[in-house]
Amino acid sequence: MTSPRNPSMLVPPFSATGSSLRQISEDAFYVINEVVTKRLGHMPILKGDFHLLPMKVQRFVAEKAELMRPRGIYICDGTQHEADEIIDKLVERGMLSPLKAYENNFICRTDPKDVARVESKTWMVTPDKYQTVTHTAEGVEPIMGHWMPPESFGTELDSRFPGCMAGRIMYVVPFSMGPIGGPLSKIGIQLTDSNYVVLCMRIMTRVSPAVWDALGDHDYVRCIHSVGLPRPVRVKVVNHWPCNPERVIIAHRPAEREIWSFGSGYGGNSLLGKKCFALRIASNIARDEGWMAEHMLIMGVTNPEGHERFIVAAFPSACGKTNLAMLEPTVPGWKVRCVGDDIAWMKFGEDGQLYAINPENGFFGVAPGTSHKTNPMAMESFQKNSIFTNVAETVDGEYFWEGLEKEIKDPTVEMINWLGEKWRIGDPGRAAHPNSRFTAPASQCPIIHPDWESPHGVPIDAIIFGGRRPDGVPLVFETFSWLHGIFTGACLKSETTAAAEFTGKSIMHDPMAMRPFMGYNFGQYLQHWIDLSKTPEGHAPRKVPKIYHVNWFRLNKEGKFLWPGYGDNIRVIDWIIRRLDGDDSHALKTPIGYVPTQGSINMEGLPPVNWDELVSVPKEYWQEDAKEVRKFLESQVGIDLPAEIRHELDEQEKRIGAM
Ligand code: TSX
Ligand code: MN
Repeated sequence: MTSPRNPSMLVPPFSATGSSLRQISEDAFYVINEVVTKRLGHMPILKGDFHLLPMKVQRFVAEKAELMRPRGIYICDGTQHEADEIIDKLVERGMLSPLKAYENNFICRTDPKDVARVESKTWMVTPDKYQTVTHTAEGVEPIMGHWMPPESFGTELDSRFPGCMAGRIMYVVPFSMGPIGGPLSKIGIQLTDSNYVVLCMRIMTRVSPAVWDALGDHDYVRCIHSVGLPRPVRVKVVNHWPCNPERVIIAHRPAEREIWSFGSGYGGNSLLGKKCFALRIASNIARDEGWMAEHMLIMGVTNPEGHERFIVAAFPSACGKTNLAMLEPTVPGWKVRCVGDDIAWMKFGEDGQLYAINPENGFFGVAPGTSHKTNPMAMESFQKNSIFTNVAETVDGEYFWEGLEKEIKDPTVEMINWLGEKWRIGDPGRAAHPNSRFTAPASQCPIIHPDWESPHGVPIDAIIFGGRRPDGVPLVFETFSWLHGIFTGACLKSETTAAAEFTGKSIMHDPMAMRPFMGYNFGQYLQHWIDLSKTPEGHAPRKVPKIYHVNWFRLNKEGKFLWPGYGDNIRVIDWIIRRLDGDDSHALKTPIGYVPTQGSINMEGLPPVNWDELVSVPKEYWQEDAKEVRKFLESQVGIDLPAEIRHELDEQEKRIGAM
């Protein structure tokens, strides 16, 4: 066999073709190593020791460095010292500025063209289309999952990635989703040319050299990210925020456990550990390995007797998931502690109990609407060591956004709004972008659960689905069974402010709150949920959580909210927990599930609530809903809909018909 160090082998892997997906063979790998060494003059290792990285990582880094041709490679260690260095540089350049009113808080404005996730440019790449999307009816576009064939993917990559990091530094970010080395945790390595991404990844994930040790023989998710603007830059860079909005692509190769993101620096598109890895790729890994990756908060709720239960909850966006995760109960004696506010990875243990971990390390929350009134615990979480993106800054060095008007020290204070313009409360336009964010370490949440980093997770007893449903849907109902619960989750809908070209609102389907994050065929995903309830041979019987649906947003005829919401939601959770504890005297059977009887929810200290309107299940509304849901499942999921769920649909329709 030819010695892998034979210089003659240097040529073939480096013929300067632009094939982005070309892989380097194991044999050639040592050669790569040599080449990286040889090329130090052109591609210096600016920090870290390349040769101390695990071999398979060296190969990955070398391969992608060859492709993207950065001016240097920087291997991150996740330390505060490292963050400080990067921050100093960014502050000097004007991309980041300190918020003087706090300790180690920074603000950053993006290019106004790069402010949100771009669903239309987010793809799953699988050889077979139906691995990604369902068999929808003739002419019906699937709403879940966006498929790109591998051939087009290769072409798309090749027109973007070769040389895309020219003149920039390529950061190598080793990170763990979940506590490092934990049995439910997974490792990722992100390559990025955005220092903002490096700083945020350090808050949102666990970035540490300990990841290299934990890697061992495990697989890891390869995350490749570029802002897509090689130097010299020929366009005007706005706000020192390089990006390439016209050329954005966020593509996932689930089989290869690989994510390619180009052209955007914005969180959801660039912090690849979050939606891309922890939901889209992880849902694929979870299916293969028999667990679940869900868009759910995790909370511990302790009752006045001191007994704690853990609950997960899935809500579409704009329903207040982060607020619920950090709830401050209004009923004395109750305590809520936060385990996670966005993503849950769950697995049945050997004891048959479902356990959940929060794979994240921080909160990437929507800023507008967050205040001491709506979420004091989130406010406490970002008083230091946090990064604010696209919010306003007062001349006193404080953050500001819509929702803080009543809490600001000086309501006439001059500010710079998210567009960089002088702005005061009452001026036209906005202070903060509606999708502006805080990025804060979860450890700084005053009510973070002491077990939030438990590698084995916390035991889950209830799953809550919810949506913003102005009419017809009661405050809370308990589903009849695991299958009926899955059906209810599959039919999840929520009111959204529709796209800018429409005025007014519409109720949109967001199955399992996973519509933008589905990593594979939704019918197969439902089948996976069904299969998980089945006990494998020779194991302790699986105890499936009870499944609930809540609606904090029902309106009366005058258009006023029927339920006070926020801290008073503990009253609903109290009812749920008593149901878990076996209290079955306080529920009324309806065609959609069990609703609370009058008096079974603690209303002490509340202003009068119209109970009948709050929990009613109107026949006409649900008849219409049954038709709509049937049409949705038949046109969207078609033959991929598991028979068990079709059966639930039929049964629910029958029950409603017999009302
Ligand atoms: O987060 C919300 N929750 C969950 C809290 C734990 N929000 C905000 C949603 C946008 C992110 C809510 N908004 C909730 C709620 O339970 N309920 C409502 C609707 C509502 C708004 C205001 C009032 C009552 C209900 N009342 C007054 O303002 C006095
Ligand atoms: Mn989310």
